[in-house]
Amino acid sequence: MRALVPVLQRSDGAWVGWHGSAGVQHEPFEHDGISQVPVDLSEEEVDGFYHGFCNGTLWPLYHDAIVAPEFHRHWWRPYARVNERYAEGAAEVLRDGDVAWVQDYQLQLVPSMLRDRRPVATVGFYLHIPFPPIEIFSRLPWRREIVEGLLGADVVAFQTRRSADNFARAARRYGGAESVGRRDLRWQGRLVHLQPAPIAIDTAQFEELAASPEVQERAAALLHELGGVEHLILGVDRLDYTKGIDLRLKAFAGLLENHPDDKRRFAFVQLAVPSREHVPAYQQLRMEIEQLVGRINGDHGEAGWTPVSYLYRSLPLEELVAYYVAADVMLVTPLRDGMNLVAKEYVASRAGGDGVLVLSEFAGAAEQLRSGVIVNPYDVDGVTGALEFATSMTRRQQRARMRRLQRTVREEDVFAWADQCLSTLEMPVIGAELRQALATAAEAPVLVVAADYDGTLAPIVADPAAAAPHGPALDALVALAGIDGVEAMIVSGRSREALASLAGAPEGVVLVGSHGAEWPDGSLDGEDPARLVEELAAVADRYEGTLLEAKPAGAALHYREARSPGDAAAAAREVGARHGARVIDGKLVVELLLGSADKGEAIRRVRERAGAAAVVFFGDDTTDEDVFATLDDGDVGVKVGGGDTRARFRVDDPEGVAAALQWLAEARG
Ligand code: ADQ
Repeated sequence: MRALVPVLQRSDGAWVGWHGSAGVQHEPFEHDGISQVPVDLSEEEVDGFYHGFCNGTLWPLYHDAIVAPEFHRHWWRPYARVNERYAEGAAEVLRDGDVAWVQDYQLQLVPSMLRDRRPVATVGFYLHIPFPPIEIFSRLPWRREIVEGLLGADVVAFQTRRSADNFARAARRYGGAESVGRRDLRWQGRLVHLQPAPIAIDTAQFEELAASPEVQERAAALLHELGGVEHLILGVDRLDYTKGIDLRLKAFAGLLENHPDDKRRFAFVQLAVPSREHVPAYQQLRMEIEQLVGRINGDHGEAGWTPVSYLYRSLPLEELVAYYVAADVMLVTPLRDGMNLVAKEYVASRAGGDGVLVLSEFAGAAEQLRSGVIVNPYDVDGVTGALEFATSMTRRQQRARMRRLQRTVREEDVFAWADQCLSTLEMPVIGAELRQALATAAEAPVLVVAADYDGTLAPIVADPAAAAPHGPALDALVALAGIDGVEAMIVSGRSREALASLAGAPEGVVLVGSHGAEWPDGSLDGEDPARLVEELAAVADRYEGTLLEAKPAGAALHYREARSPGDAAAAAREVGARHGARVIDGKLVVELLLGSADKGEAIRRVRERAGAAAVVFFGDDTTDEDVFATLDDGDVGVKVGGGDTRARFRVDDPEGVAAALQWLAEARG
């Protein structure tokens, strides 16, 4: 849970959790700037709930049943009871409008229990371990209860897309939920959003530690203590049967067998944190690994050189990072892992930009860290081969891969992860009906998404020349513009020039100015304003006393001084008709305008041209009502702020527009 500490410190949150000592009562207290609300558990509860149902049933089941899960009713009952206790604790500190963020597989019933107690709270759930394929999940006697527990959340987030898809199937089959778009479920009249959100680390912290002189010195000393080997291969895990430590050791033994004459070039260090020592499967695993280490050292060790060093303890962070710095090969080979933070920590700690990450294809991290050397951990010879490859790579080859890995862990750190999760949780500022309508519109093969500017994408300010866009709203519109089959646009009463200077030419977003009259190419549907202006200029030349005025999407002929005004006006009208322009007879002036007459017509024409099956439009102004009036049933019209409207939906302000656009991008993406 180290990943969550910086997030809580920054967000003024409270932590509701068990303190780890059975049968002891604690009062709420503050630690590390985080307010702690303890949940007290009796020894009996810890046995049934934690050692039993969490570690003996759910953990193995969710990790592809690598070890046979046990199903006991006397474990299930305390699981449900303890979940109830957490829900009570959380409900007590939760105020209206707060967000509750429930963590992990131990608390899968809490979202629904919390919703029963605090119907207006926003509830998110994050699963740190994989959600298994339905063939495995379906063995669980309490599969319906678990699925319904999770469906109480507004957002259920997972490490990988694969897990999100697995859950969607289980929720449809056992919870009777219905899929809406790619990433939403409808359940009991509410929408539940499924969000893949790979967890990450505080990258900067590891980078800084790794670069510090103390850690660098310690790393050099470690290499020296290991006999100055050429290649230090490292494994770092909780001692858990999902981590594939035994197969990894065998793969290392294979490397030694391949190198009878120069095996002293290699050393393998396995750091193992004690874990779940009460559970028999873990006691058994510890014994097996220690025997295997003994056997490899017995078979291959020589005076002054021990091939495998095995440390069964938790190390201080500085010491751990020193190992990351010292090791030129990191071996991360879980048989199934939600994410695996060790892989990311190693990458962040490689201050010199070299080193090789050998990574299991069954770790969630493999979805992101594709430039690692990816292996099937069950294939012992394959992992030995990967070790041969890793230890024969040049520094240059190492750096090329490591550079890409480091870019990923830098850009996608724990703060970006938390922002991603929390911003999805904040979405409910838009109503459930609107979310549902957007999710349906997102399914259209071609979709037009358009918004007015002032008061919609930009908050109204006293000086119109200073109306800056709402960052997240504009970002979301740009994100939508980048999605296949989405036509994104801003339609405003301002001139295109003014719009572009205020909104800063957002990438891929079409700017339409002057209430729909001004388009990027100066016209719409191939009408050429340059030719229209040219022909009107010829008319002006022919009729003395007339005056030509160029306009953003057309031109006007003033004839108040003309010798034969009637003829001049008629000639101008003729030019307009030839170009399909709107001809507006003013006072002693004929105005010819290309493009649409109002925003409604502009949207109608875009829909036609793009062949769009749905339109989503946001606006706050009376001129936006022209658009709302043209929308059909499958379209989504959203009025921003108060006042009468023909739009079916409403949000309060540009922030609401941002939330709706983000939701739409999620649903579409
Ligand atoms: P874990 O199964 O514990 O986490 P992992 O993500 O690798 O797996 O995290 C282990 C943490 O323990 C790392 O931060 C590592 O630095 C630390 N650690 C390991 N050995 C150590 C040692 N000897 N001394 C000190 N610290 C040590 C679960 C899921 C993962 C998921 C995480 C986070 O199983 O898949 O990535 O939660 O969501």
